[in-house]
Amino acid sequence: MLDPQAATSTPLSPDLFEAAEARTAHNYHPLPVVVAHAEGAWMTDVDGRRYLDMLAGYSALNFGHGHPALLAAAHEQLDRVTLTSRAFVNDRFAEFTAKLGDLCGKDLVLPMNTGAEAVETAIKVARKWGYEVKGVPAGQAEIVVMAGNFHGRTTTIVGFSDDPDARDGFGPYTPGFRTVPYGDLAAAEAAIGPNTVAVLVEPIQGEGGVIIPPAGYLAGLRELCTRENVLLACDEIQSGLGRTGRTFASDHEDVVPDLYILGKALGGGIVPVSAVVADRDVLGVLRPGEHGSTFGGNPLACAVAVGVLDLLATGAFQERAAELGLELRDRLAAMVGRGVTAFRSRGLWAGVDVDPSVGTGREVCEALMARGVLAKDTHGSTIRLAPPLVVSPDDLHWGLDQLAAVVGG
Ligand code: IF1
Repeated sequence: MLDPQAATSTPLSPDLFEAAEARTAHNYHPLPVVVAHAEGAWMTDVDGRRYLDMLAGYSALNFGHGHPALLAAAHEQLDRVTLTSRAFVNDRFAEFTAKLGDLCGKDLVLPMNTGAEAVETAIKVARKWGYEVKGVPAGQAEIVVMAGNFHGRTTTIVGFSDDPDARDGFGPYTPGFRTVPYGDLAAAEAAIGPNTVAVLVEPIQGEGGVIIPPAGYLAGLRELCTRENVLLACDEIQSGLGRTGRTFASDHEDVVPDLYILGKALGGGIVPVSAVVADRDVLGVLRPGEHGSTFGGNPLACAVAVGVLDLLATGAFQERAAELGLELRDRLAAMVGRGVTAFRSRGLWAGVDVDPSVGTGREVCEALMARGVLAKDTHGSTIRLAPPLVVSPDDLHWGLDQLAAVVGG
């Protein structure tokens, strides 16, 4: 575990940290740790100190750092061919689209790279579907989005964010979005009109602090969208691929969206891989030249993603997240009233509201770092916990011991 004595006598971290900060735009405020190596659920800094990773790259590292099967897939592909562009077909593409389509129970896959690109893709597909299939008048398509959403950083996406940090100063904003309170089915119903083409929702809001909507909400949205001839687009970029104890967070209510929006863990923490997955009657609206990406569906991305899909097909990671999630929940429940005011969790994913008298979320994360645990605060005093799904039970409990000690439980 963390042993400050293990640090070399002239630590490299401070200088490397300063140098890193000196030449970057200050769009982040990182913890002062400089990581040099990582394996499984553990990271090691340039001075040899070890840290338990309780963020897992915002869930991009669900399978841990350097998963052997994923590394092998990447290494093997690196030596053969890494990029062809979609002007040509690569020999890993068919396996990727078939396996991802099967995982989602859908006909077609549209590969992109980052999460924001996949969300943008879903928005474009929904609008085109609206005009060509639903018969919405040109230029009038509307998409219902949720208060407290986080879908990425592009100009269109930040325009329908209500987080001032994400949004302010980046206008003018793209029209065509209506915001309703998250978890309020009646509000979503009231916002749907004849020109509504989609409802875009995170099944669990990550940036919002791991906000879980009321039971029945997603199923209600599904019913509403079907009845109103509106596409349900679920942003499972952070909530999907095993994190919550099921393959998708939507699975907890047996909801199948019209559009799955996936990213993060799909690239195994090795390469950026995202995708929109839907049936032919939806994704089929795109024709050659209407959408694309230089890197989307490249052979290296496909090879790593196939490795990820093979891991998910076993069900072992989903099961592990569900089992360890119960332990996580028990431990957090025991901290309520002892430095923790409230928490929300599903699977190996939790938002923990620390009593403000203990300190800010940032201060708690700094104290955790000093004890060998890396986590990230979100708004105010909320700490987000999302360890790699490969974390051992002992390591998870040790990490939670550190949290309990920091918050004073
Ligand atoms: C940052 C949060 C996590 C996402 C959902 C789309 C995207 C994300 C549900 C865009 C990205 C990241 C991006 C990262 C912080 C992070 C985050 F706090 F902002 F919400 F994970 F909790 N949909 N989430 O969560 O994906 O384009 O980044 O690949 O600092 O922006 P991307």
